[in-house]
Amino acid sequence: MPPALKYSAEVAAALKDGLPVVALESTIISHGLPRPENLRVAREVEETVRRQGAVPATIAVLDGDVRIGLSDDELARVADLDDIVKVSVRDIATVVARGGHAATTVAATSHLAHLAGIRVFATGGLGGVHRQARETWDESADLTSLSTTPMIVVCSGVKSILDVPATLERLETLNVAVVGFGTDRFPGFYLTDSGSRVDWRVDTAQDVAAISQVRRALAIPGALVVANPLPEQRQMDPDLHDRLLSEGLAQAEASGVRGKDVTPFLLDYFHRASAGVSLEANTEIILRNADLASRVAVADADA
Ligand code: PSU
Ligand code: MN
Repeated sequence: MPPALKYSAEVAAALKDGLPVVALESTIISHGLPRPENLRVAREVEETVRRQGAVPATIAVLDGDVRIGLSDDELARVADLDDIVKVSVRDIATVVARGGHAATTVAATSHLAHLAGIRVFATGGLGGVHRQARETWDESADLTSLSTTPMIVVCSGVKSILDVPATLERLETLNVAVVGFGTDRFPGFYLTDSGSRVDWRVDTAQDVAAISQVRRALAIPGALVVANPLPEQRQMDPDLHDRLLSEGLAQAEASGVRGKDVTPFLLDYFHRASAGVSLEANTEIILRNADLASRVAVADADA
């Protein structure tokens, strides 16, 4: 076990015994959901993983330590700290060297989870190509990280605030495998269907574990993205979604929001402007993905 990582006792024991472990990111908690729901959701996600017979490993940097698995107090710190920064892979070492606190994105969480020996990761929606990327060149480091980090990532597609078709093209270029869980449509985060399709459909957790095993045997680099849609009756109303998105993008532009602040700004705009409707969808997305990731981790550990 790499000495640079601090494992919780539960996660260390599970990894040693080859038991199923599911990595969870901390940026969702600190920058993706409003207080106090963020802590409630973080706890519920961990319970969901346990209910399926896996061990949750929420990943964050606290007091300069890279933590793989958090206690309830530590989870509360991630949810409540004002000086916790959102970090991608390139930023981790700077925060650790300075003894600071950091919440890890999909990119950073995948990197650390892989280093820790974890194979499955659950999140909400991936980062990707932003809609104004032609001018801003803003493309999430989630994409390049996924192209080099072998990890099964269960998500509900990429965030609908992004340019989804462009992101799918980039995922193809970057050799990131994408399968739809129970669907051949690529999910749209708050929406069941992003309007794009996926080439491969899987229907069981065992299916996913089998593909993952072959990928390991063939030394295929990069991630296997399992895109898990919200059921149609649970998605956000598409008209409301589209209205809030154009409003939110206009506000971000008018307020000069740039770089890594764009995603938290837009998610927050949705949560406030929809009076909690998007928060409910976002929470459900995360819980459903944690549930599926746990079943995949169990199937993978059994195989
Ligand atoms: N999914 C959510 N909420 C979030 C995120 C994903 O449901 O807050 C976070 C993830 O940490 C993801 C990040 O890696 O947003 C992408 O940010 P950016 O676009 O700045 O790369
Ligand atoms: Mn960005």
